[in-house]
Amino acid sequence: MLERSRPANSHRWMLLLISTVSWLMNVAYGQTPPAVYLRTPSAQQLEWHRLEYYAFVHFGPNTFTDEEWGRSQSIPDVFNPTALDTDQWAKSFADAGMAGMILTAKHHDGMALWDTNTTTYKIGNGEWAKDRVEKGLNADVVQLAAASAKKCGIKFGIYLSPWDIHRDPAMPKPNLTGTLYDEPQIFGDANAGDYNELYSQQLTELVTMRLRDGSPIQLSELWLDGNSGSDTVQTFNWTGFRNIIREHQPGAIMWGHQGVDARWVGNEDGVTVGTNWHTISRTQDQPHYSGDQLQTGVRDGTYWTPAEADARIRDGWFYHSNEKPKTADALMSMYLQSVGRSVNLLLDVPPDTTGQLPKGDVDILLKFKAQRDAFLNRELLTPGLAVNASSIRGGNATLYGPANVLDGNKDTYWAVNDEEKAGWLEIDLGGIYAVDAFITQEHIALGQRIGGYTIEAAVNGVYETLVTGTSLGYKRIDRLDAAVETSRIRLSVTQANATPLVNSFQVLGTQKSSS
Ligand code: FUL
Repeated sequence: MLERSRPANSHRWMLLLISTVSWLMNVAYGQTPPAVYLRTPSAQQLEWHRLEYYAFVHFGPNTFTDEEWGRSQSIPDVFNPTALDTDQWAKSFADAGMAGMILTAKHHDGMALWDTNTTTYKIGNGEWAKDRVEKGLNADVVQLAAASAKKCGIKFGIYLSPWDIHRDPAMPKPNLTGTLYDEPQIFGDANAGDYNELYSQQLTELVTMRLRDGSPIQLSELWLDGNSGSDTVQTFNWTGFRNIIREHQPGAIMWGHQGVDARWVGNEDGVTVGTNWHTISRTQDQPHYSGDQLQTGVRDGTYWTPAEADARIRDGWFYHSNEKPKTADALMSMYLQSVGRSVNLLLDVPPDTTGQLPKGDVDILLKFKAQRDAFLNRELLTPGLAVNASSIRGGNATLYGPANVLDGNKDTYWAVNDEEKAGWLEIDLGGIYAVDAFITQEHIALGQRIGGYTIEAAVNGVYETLVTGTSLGYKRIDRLDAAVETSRIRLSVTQANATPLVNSFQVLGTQKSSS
């Protein structure tokens, strides 16, 4: 008897041991957050992701010469806005729900819009500016725009073109020969002089600029364009530029073709493809990725360098009287293919020769905002709604439960145990709804992990798959072609390279009946 009971006893002990260990692991999981996964966004990158949509402002000599790439042939007198009003820019952008604006302080032509000491080729030497100064008015357009942004509560950023036609000997400028603006042609590794030094000085002036009242200007982003239209080879000191930005504007994002803080999306249409990773594996000093590679990014890449989609409300970046703004529908479609695919949208809205945004363009921005709001403000999920999940990390529903996806808190998330790479959560809507879109956010503060997800709706008691996605990231907006009537929704993470973390989930639609 005794002999025979031994195996049973040891089996029982083994079971007890296993359940104790798994209980202890559960308790541990329930207390400790998941470890970070590979690369994570810096604090300023995380804040930048949350800006989502903001304006680009291309303004300068090209506005007045009806060009896109002026050849640096005009003297600063060309810059002559008849009714400059940077408050109108900032107020229009704020009204349109844009988080900020980025102004071309210097485009490829090299003419500076701020009162720089680095070149004579600046609007400050033109009649318009001299006249304003005589009247006691500010003629520094960068400073004026920064003040307006602050006044209207939006962010302010600067575009400073690395390629500088004004200093590039491959770009002849006969109109300027012998004038005050005939400056040393130092652009290019093979030419005398150090262009990186000049560019660094310009950058330093801009990142240390103050408003007229002496208060510092906080920059959200520095846009260091990667484009060049000449054969002159110039090796840029990207690390040096980054250090200048870090020292004086630690909260700013340095945008470049591939970094350091944000990358080009690979096209100028304001869109990206379905799969878009926030990471890549090259720096600015390495060979350029192709447009397609930039759209997708690199899964589990070496650097957190998320994409930003730059696009135009009109055909050109600068104002041209013969062009018209896009429709609100076109902007909505662009928005869903950029912000809706985890990529920030930088939409260019150029001032005209008066120095104001054309009324028609502002009207479109507002119409687009109304359309966006009408679409987004149909949230069906409210905090407190019951959410079931396949499992909860450590069984600790308070810290890691699925209800966290509804709490509106950007720091909380639903998590499962470390060894689980998939899972689902299910929500009973409490009535029949016509559902047509979903907004899902991964908790990227701890890294980008999810590579597959589905969204299903119960139709006549059976789940139908409505969305099959790949990379999730900061935010996904999945819009259906047609609404589906349902009372129950399931979000499943089907693939992840580390235990998945979902920060928020929302269903958009309209009520049909309550149960
Ligand atoms: C490009 C430039 O060449 C265009 O003129 C424009 O500024 C666009 C945003 O970037 O590289």
